[in-house]
Amino acid sequence: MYDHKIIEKKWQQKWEEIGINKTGNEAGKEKYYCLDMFPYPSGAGLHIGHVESYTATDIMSRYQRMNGKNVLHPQGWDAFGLPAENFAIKTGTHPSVTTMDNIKNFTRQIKSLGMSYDWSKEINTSTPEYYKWTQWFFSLLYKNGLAYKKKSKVNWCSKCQTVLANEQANGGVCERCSTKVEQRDLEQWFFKITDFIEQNGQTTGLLDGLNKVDWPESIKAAQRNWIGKSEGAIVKFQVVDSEEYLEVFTTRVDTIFGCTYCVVAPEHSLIANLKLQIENFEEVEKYMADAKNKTDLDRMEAKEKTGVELRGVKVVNPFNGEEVSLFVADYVLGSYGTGAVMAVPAHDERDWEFAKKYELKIKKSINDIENADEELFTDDGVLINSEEFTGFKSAEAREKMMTWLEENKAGSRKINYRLRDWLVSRQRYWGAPIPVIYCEHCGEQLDENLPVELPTDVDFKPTGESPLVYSKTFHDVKCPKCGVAARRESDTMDTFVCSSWYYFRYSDHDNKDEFASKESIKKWLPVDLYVGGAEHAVLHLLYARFFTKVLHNLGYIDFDEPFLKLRNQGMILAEDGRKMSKSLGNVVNPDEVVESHGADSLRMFEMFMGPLEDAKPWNTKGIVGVRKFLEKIYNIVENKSLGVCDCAAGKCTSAPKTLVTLVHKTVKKVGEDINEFKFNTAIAQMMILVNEMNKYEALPKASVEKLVQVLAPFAPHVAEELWEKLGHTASVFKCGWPAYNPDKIVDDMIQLVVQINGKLRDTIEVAADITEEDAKKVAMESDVIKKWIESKEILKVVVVKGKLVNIVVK
Ligand code: ANZ
Ligand code: ZN
Repeated sequence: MYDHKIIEKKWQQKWEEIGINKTGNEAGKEKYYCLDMFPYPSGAGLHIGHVESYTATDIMSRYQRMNGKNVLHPQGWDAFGLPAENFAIKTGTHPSVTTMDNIKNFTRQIKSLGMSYDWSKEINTSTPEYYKWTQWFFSLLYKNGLAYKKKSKVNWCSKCQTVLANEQANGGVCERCSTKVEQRDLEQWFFKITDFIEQNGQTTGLLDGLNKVDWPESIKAAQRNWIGKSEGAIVKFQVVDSEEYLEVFTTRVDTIFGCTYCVVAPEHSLIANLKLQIENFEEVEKYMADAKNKTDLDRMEAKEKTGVELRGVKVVNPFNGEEVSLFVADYVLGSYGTGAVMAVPAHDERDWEFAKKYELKIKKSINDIENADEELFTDDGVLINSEEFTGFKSAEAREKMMTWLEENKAGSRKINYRLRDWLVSRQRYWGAPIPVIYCEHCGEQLDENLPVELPTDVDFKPTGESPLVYSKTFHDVKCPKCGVAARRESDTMDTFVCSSWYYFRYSDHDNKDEFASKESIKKWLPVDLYVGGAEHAVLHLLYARFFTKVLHNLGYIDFDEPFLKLRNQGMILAEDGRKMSKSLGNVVNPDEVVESHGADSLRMFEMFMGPLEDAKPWNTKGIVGVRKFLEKIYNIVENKSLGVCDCAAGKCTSAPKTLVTLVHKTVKKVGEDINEFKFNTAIAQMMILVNEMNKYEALPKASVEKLVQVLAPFAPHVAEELWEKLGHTASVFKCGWPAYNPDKIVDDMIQLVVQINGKLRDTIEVAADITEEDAKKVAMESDVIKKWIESKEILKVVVVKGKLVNIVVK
């Protein structure tokens, strides 16, 4: 009887004893680095979604090992972060205690699923042994001008009491607690990710690099979109009666003859410079103050555009010398382009709304014949009212006009990006301290005495300042340069810094002198397969690529993309089709399923639910079905009479040839499906084979062995048990991936389709190599067909060899 509890425990122990999951290290073998996005060890424990992606990488790792590769398949903990700290605020339990407890629980759960990680390479980002190197990366960036401090407008979450990176404030709300994000002016640390958007020296940029990796198109698109490249021009408008110029960024210089006014963002420096000229400065100032409290998102999405004219100020359009008025309006953002726009209400929607509201002039400069009468036309077209440029198509006109700008020193070509530098400082405790010391005499100094350890004498209560501010031991420090008492930086690093380089660490996890040796990096990286959730499209996946590019650029490594192949798992929904959540009480706990149906059934079921990348609902009946399937295989091995015959030589005595063909087909298909990440269809194929096998009392042993071997990556415990029952002493994972014989895959028999006047009337099983003559004969002699053609005149008979016979009758 199939008792999963006994079998699973038995083999987990055995595997540990014989060290079967140890990283491969045999000379002459190819390497395969198979990586999961490492989890944050939350108090909720392992989620059913973790099981999905970990099973996928486990299947792949086991499959690659069976195919003779040296496999690195590690696991670790992204252990810094807010939840542990928030828990500490509530309960007083130190985050390190909570984190270790959670890690223990996660480890137990993952082990109970039979995942073949090499646990000897485990890493934990919250240990000084690890974050020493996170801090080293900070120094590396700092020394190379890629880390800098700047006062800037930042996203602030009032609930988490910390700043957020743009990537963590997507949609204007805090990624963690969904509180609406506020704007604050604060001194913060940034990493210069923008230096790597395009080719940098020999290093491919974040944009072009996407062309050389095998990633889902949707993730690539999300990254391109986030980087937001737009090609346009800067145009200089001279301010009348002043030395000042207003510089605007536009992607539509072809519309410039339709510019009827210009707009600056409320934070634009020109406003202060023109104070004396602006007649209504008080009104303007008030408007600026109001805008301060709004986030960029509020401003972009505002239903009604607002603004104030800078009375007394005019600016000159360099193309036609026309003087237009200047407004301040918050629909123009201070942080994008030049913080100023030339407004073309006839061809830009936002300008059009603004112009309608304030009754400003609307002047057409682009005409599309079909849309001649419409007031707002935003597409490219043909230029009108544009002097020497009239008659040109938009694209052509842009080229000519940009050249004109350059020749007349009235502007230049300009590429803008939406991506900003990465804000990495956090006013929180549970993160890696930033290794910087401030000295009254020497200023900002790197602390190269790493690790800078997190102190324990802190109060976790959030105050808006880092809890480290109030630690006495932490600040008991001397300036590394002059030796005078100095003060440490008390912000910590965004946890995304820790996860930007962890995939290097696994290759050499206990190196005390380097983040990883050149040798081990050469041996294992880049990562061959990376699996995780699509929610990391623009955060972790962009940052990790940036770190890799920095290392490449500085000569540490010889590749510039960390993850060659990326796949995302889809979300597993609750049985009711909704998202699993504690509050809805519809969460499936993997522990309970392992207990009731077994880890193998859980693994198989999650792979069988549908394509890995799809969202799919949990189904209790489904797991029962998968469990029954495993029982069937178990019974085949236990109860059938397994004959040893010379199947390979084509002399199979214990089963018909069709079964042997199906076995070979299954071996081929499962292997191909694993490579293509189509685990559900691989399992479906195994099911077809098992049903076929169950039609016979006796089976060739070699066929059953092949079935057990292809099952092994999916349901490792039961496969191992059956392999042993079949008389093997070595682990099934040491016996290689079964071979298939291509000759055997060709079907011996086919279903011959017989049609009358093109309509299907019968199917007849015949030998695959039947001649046209014989096919015709068989078809005409079929009783069914005879009835159909009885008294009809046969005009002709068409035979498609190996497929069909069509009888044409009158
Ligand atoms: C004139 C114009 C005419 C524009 C027209 C568009 C259509 P992307 O593609 O996102 O780069 N713009 C420039 N800086 C801005 C800022 N700081 N805040 C708000 N809007 C700004 O968009 C570029 C266009 O967005 C620019 O081209 C500018 O409006 C506006 F028929 O210039 B355009
Ligand atoms: Zn000093």
